Amino acid sequence: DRAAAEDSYELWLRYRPLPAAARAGVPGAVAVDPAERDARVLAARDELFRAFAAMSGGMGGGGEVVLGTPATSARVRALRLDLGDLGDEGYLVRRVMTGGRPVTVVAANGGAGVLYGAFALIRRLQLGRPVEERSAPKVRLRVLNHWDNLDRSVERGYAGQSIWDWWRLPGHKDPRYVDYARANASLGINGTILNNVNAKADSLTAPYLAKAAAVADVLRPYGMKVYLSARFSAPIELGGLETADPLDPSVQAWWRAKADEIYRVIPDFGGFLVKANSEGQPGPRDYGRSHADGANMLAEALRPHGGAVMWRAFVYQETDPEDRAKQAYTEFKPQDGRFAPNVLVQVKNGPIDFQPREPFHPLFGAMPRTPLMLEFQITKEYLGFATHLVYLGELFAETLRSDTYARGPGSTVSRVVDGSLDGHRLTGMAGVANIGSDRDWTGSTFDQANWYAFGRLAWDPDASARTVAAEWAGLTFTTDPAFARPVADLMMASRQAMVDYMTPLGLAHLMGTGHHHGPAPWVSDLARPEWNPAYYHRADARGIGFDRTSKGSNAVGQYAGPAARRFARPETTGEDHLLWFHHLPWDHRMPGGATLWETLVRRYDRGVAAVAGFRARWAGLRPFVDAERWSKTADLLKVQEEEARWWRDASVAYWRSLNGRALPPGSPEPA
Ligand code: GCW
Repeated sequence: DRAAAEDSYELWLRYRPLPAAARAGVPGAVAVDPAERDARVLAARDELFRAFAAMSGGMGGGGEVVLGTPATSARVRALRLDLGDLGDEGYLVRRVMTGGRPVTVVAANGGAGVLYGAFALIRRLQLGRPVEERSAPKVRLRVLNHWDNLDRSVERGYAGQSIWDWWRLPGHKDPRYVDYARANASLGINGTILNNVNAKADSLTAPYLAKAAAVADVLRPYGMKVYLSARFSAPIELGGLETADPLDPSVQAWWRAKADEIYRVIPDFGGFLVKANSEGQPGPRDYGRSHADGANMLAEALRPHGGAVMWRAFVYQETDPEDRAKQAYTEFKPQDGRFAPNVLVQVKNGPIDFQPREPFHPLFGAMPRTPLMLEFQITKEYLGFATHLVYLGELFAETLRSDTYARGPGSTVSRVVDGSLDGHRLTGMAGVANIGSDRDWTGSTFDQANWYAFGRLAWDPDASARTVAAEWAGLTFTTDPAFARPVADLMMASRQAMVDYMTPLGLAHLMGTGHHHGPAPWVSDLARPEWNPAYYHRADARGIGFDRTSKGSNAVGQYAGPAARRFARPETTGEDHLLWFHHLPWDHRMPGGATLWETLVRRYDRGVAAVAGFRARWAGLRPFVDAERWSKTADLLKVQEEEARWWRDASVAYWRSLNGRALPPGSPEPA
């Protein structure tokens, strides 16, 4: 039915009548200065109207909301609020008395802050919390990366086609773009890269720029800037030049002219995201130039307009015999200090590729003179697609709180990313979007939580994943603690469950070739060695794991002292990253006394049992959820349990084919 479909479409912006006692507290009036022209403030006003009308059921008596900036609103100015530490995008929500009446004020230094404050006020009312809040983002560029192709297919997308309807743009702007912008603005996401990093030069042609400009027009009132992935060889493909060498003056001139053209149609264009010399993409190395040469050439073209370059560090070469986990560091670290001021180097959370669990990328902390942007994958390429319930807030938070020790204890990844460790003002966090044309946007209700968690952690990288989970569950379903608490527990446990049934104890990259769904640890005959699961697990009759100590690839040597020392010995590495850093005999004794083999099998069993537990728990939560969202989630959990067994049974059978061992006592035989 219609209401149920709306429930899944509306994400966490489900504005529903509050419990009777709370309705009277919903403001009944919203005031902006009559001369207000900032589209973001007007969007904030409209959002408040919409939310208040729905939440109060027409009964709102909680006074007036006044919103604006001291610069444009006389009423806000008169309050003489201290907004000093809030920057361009922070906000203050405060209850004050004016003229003897209580007023809720949403104030900020700029329109974006007013908009974010309005969403914060709505969120607090929905959650039944006191409305006052003061907050500013710790990270400046909080962006989604769409791996969306111009034919509307989405690389690693599991939620339908691209939402960007390139064919009908710019003539028709799908109203859905507005809802996309509202959802992002509610989290503080302030930019989006529209097209795949595996970019086609076409996206930089005039017709496509007109389409991107139309999208930018829709997103602008919500504080979002549009960026594009740029194909490095575009001067050849579009410009007819013979080279894309970044030191060639004709190439530089081509990019300058292209940037000027873009800014004529998108005056607030954010800049370029670039995947260069990675997985077959063209780049400066094709001409014997460095990554810095390539990035700086684009940065120079964007600089007069205020744009930025996000240059990815996701590089590895099949011809390079070095451990894949080491290659990005080897290539980028020596270039620290060579990048132009408007370049950020964008680094994935771990050194391989969005695995269920990886240690933090060794570049964090290792390039103090370069702003490092953190790239997470919100779409679950290696994590069960949109079928498995895996809450990524915990994965994100685990990376962010990891200590790089770059400047002594407390040098967490979050402090590298928010710029506080090395004093950078230009900072960023990117999430590879999981959004598509599916009615529920992300392919499943719980995948909406991963978009939500990315946005909240990009705003505050030190936020608690559990708090974010509980908040999301409250907004998306119900704030009833009998629901929100068990759901937050389930979400928090879901990431470790997936690690356990897919790649326990620090194993990685054992998924099926190409599509990356399901187990294939036995594959060892792919042409590129580092695409083979066998490259990663290195298992044989005697043992398993990748020796990355000084006796092996010495990837541990890329980490700062205390982190390197911790990863150098199995005893101090801990079980999460054990087989990532160590090759160990099957009989290796684990801290509890069990052997590695027994522990490994028990982890698979534990993962399967956890998913069975999630199903049982979800069954008990049926009274709290509408039928459509409840049953889709229940269906997917059933598939997840089947696939968890598949992972366990196939993986354990394969390891046994190598080591010839029996199952440890108590471990169930495969069905
Ligand atoms: O995770 C891998 C994916 C590729 C992706 C690449 C990248 C966009 O398998 O599909 O390409 O990483 O991040 O560039």
